[in-house]
Amino acid sequence: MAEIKTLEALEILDSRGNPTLDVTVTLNNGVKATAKIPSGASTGKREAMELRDGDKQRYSGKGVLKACGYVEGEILNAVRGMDPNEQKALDSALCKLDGTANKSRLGANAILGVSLASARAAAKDRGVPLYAHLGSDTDYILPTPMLNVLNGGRHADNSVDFQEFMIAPVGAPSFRDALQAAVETFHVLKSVLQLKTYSTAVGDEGGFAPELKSNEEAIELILEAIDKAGYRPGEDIAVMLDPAASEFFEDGGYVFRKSDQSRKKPAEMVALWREWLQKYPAIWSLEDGLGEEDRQGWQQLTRELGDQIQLVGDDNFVTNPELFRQGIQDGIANAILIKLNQIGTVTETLECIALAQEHGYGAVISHRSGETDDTSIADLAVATGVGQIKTGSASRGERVAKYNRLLAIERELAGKARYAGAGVYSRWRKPFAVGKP
Ligand code: 2PG
Ligand code: MG
Repeated sequence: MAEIKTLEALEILDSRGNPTLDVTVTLNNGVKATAKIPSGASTGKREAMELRDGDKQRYSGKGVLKACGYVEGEILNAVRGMDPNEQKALDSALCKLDGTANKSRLGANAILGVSLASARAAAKDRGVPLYAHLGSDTDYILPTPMLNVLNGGRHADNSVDFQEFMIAPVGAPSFRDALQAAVETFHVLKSVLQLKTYSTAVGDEGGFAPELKSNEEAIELILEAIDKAGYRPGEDIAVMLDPAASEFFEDGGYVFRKSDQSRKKPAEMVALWREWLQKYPAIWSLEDGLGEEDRQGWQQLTRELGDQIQLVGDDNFVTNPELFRQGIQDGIANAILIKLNQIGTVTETLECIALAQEHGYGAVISHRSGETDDTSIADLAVATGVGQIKTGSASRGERVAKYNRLLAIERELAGKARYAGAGVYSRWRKPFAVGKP
């Protein structure tokens, strides 16, 4: 049996230049594997806590030396000798050792570092790729990528309130063709922006971040780019949104501070989304269309639009099985966003995905806005067969690393995997009833 022998933790940098953890597990047979931990900006209030040093003398308090110390000290003492193949037992030992509900004592960054590096070590020890270790070995599905080509909200310094405008090549026959279609559109979008003398500098997730006249202009520009690239909006390439509405939910209303300063009640926000869907049928998915605390708004949104479009819960579920279970009971959303570091262990992440599958919810595997070159989420998407991944645009190395990993997996699985494409969305893609109250 393989056993965990040592743990090493190194304070490295994420894609925003903030410290994060690089954790290496070494097994008694010499097998070594590393995981690097991402970090969000538009975080949900109930996410597991990432431990930061708070020492203002270093990295404005964002250092992670304490978390590194826990990995190499207390955590190593607790997990030394454990079998990395027993992920559940390992993760439950980590949670127990931490002792808090949100992993705030040892830090979700420290805990996930050990949990994920152990999964990688177990895969290596078995001599299989991570996707095969975490999943079954038949019927692999390569995910539809959602590329965030226009950035706003907390991810960019511009006048756009909504955080993410993504394109998803749903009509392609393979992952490779899908990526090509999306990337070609990304390049055309650049020239569309240049023609309008807009900036083509990119935001945190590699999408362009121009000063636009309105949130709606972002959609118009994307539709123009899809068309000019030679693809059909809503057939070859769909549009997916993550406005990250918790970020502009204030005192029970939605305030568009970055654009026109207008304020909307929850019901008016639902009406706005209905209007957008009617006007832009190419939109197939809406994540965090309302704020995490707006439970009633979410219920209304799900009731009214949940049979026509994918409604993804991110900030409200925070990849937490308990919160997700409650959300399902409350009739909130019809899909969940999956981020390993929101919950802090591989086991709980897999539990959320299983819950989604059991209840007919969609699941989207996701990066964070602060990333590293770790590509585990690409494997996670293939392992679980959820059929969707969002991991940024076609620029910035930490984003394309995941897409490149999927290209490699696709080649490796030649003939044994199919591309998810439009199929994932068929359960919600009823023709939109224009004019329905
Ligand atoms: C989101 C994520 C990733 P962040 O809101 O879905 O795109 O952003 O990592 O900043 O929470
Ligand atoms: Mg989100």
